[in-house]
Amino acid sequence: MKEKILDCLSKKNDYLSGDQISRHLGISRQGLWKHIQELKDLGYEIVAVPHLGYRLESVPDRLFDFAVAHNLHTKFTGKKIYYSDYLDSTNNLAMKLGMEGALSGTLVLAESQGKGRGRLGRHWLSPKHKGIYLSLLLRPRISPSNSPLLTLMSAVSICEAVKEAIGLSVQIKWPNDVLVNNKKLAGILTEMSAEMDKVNFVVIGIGLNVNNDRKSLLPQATSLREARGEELSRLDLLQGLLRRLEENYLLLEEGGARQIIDKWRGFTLTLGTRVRVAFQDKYVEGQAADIDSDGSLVIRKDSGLMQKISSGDVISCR
Ligand code: BT5
Repeated sequence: MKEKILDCLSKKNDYLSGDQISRHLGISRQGLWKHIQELKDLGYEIVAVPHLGYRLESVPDRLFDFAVAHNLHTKFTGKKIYYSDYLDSTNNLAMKLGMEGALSGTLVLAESQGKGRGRLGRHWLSPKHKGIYLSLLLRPRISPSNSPLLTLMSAVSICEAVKEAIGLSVQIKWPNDVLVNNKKLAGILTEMSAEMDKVNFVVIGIGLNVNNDRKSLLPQATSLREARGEELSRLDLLQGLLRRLEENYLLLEEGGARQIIDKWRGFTLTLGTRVRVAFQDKYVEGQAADIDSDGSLVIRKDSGLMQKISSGDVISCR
């Protein structure tokens, strides 16, 4: 109901009578008043004037489920949203929901995380109301060996959404870092439940620093606020990101892996550079030659031999 009330109020830049809204929504005036109070308590500035009605003055930058769903216009992404002020990790909840049979497109959002996870048990700093912390549950029809493509597709979606929202060009460091001026802006943690040749579900976890100031960032990290010099609407950015994720995911599902990889090539810093990649307690050094059709990094070693790596850390680029 809150989403519908916001829809009414945001369509008109003027007062709307309580009578009109309640008739339109099929609820009592008393019921409407109660919902309006709840919205005000959540930070929505709604002015009520006798004989004129209600007017929406401002919306808070909170990622409430109903606010994210409002005007989202996606086919399946975010049709079901689990929103929390705090979670240990959005990926933990999304994995649990996946096990319980939740639908593809289910979205988990938190305003802060206590145990936000990176890869290999690393921590993701998730200060309250500063960043976007999301996990998207998907049920793709791809083989487990092609799952790195989902990380690539997510990185591309972040780059496109940031470009679209604020015109800023950001870069990808294989496999899961999004950088601005060589500092980390966003990270992706893709987890899945799979059998030998079948993916049951995938959870794409994305952490994106938006309004963090220097104090709430690691030295090697940055935020959109730092890059732009001003605060941004996390809500607008999140909606744009969800649309991009859906579009690129559908492209992937429809056999467009090549197109995703081509887009990825356009954003990456990694290809063509000399890299040292840590994976499975080993290092491989050489030229980052290409991305394979399954999303793996292909390295040309000094011996001339090519080696494919499906996941790892690029620890130095010269
Ligand atoms: C990642 O891991 O970059 C994946 C991060 C995914 C986080 C999201 S938040 C929503 C969802 N729920 C979760 O629990 N997780 C996902 P990795 O490549 O392992 O990088 C981790 C490293 O990034 C850390 O060891 C730090 O050095 C650095 N780091 C931690 N917090 C950061 C932040 N907020 N911004 C930039 N860098 C950060």
